[in-house]
Amino acid sequence: MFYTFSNGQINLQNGSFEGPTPALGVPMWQSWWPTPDTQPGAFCVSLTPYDGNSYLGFGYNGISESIGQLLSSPIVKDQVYKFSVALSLSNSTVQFCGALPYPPYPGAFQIWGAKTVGGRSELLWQSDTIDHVGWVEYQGNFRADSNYAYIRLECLNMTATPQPIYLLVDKLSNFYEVHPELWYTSTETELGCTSTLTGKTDSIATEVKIKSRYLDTLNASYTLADTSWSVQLDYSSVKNCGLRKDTLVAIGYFANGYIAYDTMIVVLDCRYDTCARAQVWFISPLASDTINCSFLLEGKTDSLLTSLQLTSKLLGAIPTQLHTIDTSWSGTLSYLGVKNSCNVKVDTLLAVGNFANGEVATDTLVVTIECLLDTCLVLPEDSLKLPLPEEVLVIPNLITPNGDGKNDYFEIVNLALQHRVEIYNLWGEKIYENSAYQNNWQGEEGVYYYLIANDNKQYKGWVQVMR
Ligand SMILES: [Ca+2]
Repeated sequence: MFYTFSNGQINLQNGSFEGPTPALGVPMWQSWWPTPDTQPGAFCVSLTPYDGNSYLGFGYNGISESIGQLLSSPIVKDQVYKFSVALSLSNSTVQFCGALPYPPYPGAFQIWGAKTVGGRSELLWQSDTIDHVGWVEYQGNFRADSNYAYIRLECLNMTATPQPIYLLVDKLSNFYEVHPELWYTSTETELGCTSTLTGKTDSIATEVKIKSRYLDTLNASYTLADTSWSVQLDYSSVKNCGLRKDTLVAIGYFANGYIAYDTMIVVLDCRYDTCARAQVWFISPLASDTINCSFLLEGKTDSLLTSLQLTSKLLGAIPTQLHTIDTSWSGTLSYLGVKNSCNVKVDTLLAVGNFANGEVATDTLVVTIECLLDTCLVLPEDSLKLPLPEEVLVIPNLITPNGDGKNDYFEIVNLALQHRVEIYNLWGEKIYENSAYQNNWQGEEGVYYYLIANDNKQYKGWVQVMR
């Protein structure tokens, strides 16, 4: 991640503090009493310049030395600027050539924004505490709350009680307008149910938010000191997260109105399969539904199953189908052929789901079975219809008209509708006919043919009369 520089750049005049050494004041810079010096050469300072031939020696001895200048263009409110500067404490073995004690006390370098020459309106940047002898280049950035035409450079005592310090400064760069950047420093691409992601901004953000496909937008906590941020991600209530990738977009909001993004794609490895506790449940039928002899049972899980056992009290194990796209499952139940199933009236169904992470979830459903007859036995289609009267005529083939009250007449059982009956002898002669037969023919001993008919149907057969 690198800075991108816009055309906006504030040039400093003589940021390397070049000039005759040693001397009071620095060319191109205005000074205020007490006046800093160009170095090396004064106060026994002999450090080789970091850049060019000379550098700035800043003293603090109860009062800060300071210099400043009018900028090539103003520092713009809320704009972020980046710069660098080399800093060291005095390398003289006797501070101020013996005038003051040694070793040198730690100090800090300050850049102030100013509205007027020599003013100190806003502290724009302050270095870490400088307690080292030898050049170290520092990178810094600042954002001003107002526009400033001037800057003022100053050193600051960093001891608990004010002590003399001598701070060396070289190669203060121009101020470069920065378009802020934001990025992840976390490198994990597989996240557990809960994870912490960290990131950075290259300048001070006012806010960092994280957008996730599955979580509500999260506010990252931001550490101003090192422009870092971190965010806690909690997928534990997200179903099916084990199957998914999440796209995390970090958004940094900066005071100057800039918005910076970084995107990270992570695999959610939540206990292999799910962050939420595994669940299996019935969708159809509902417990309140009455079901028929055959029906489709449907269910769902909240994450992918490795297997599902569906068991019926009446039917035993039911084969099921698992659907991976929508994590649904189904099974066909048929009570056809199960005797007394309708007498039992209810069945208990148990679904046991096995998940990849080892979790097992169950659901039970009690169903009420409604069958057309008193059984779900398979019957021929005709048998399911109510019999019509003429189809169940019971026609005797033997009558014994002897007056004992049994089989005395040619009695046709279930003769509900009006029938015509004709009786023929063995020679084909009609010996009896009645168009509205009343079950009252007896006849002489012998064998006869009969014809029983109504408008729709007729029956032919023979009957023997024994006396
Ligand atoms: Ca220099």
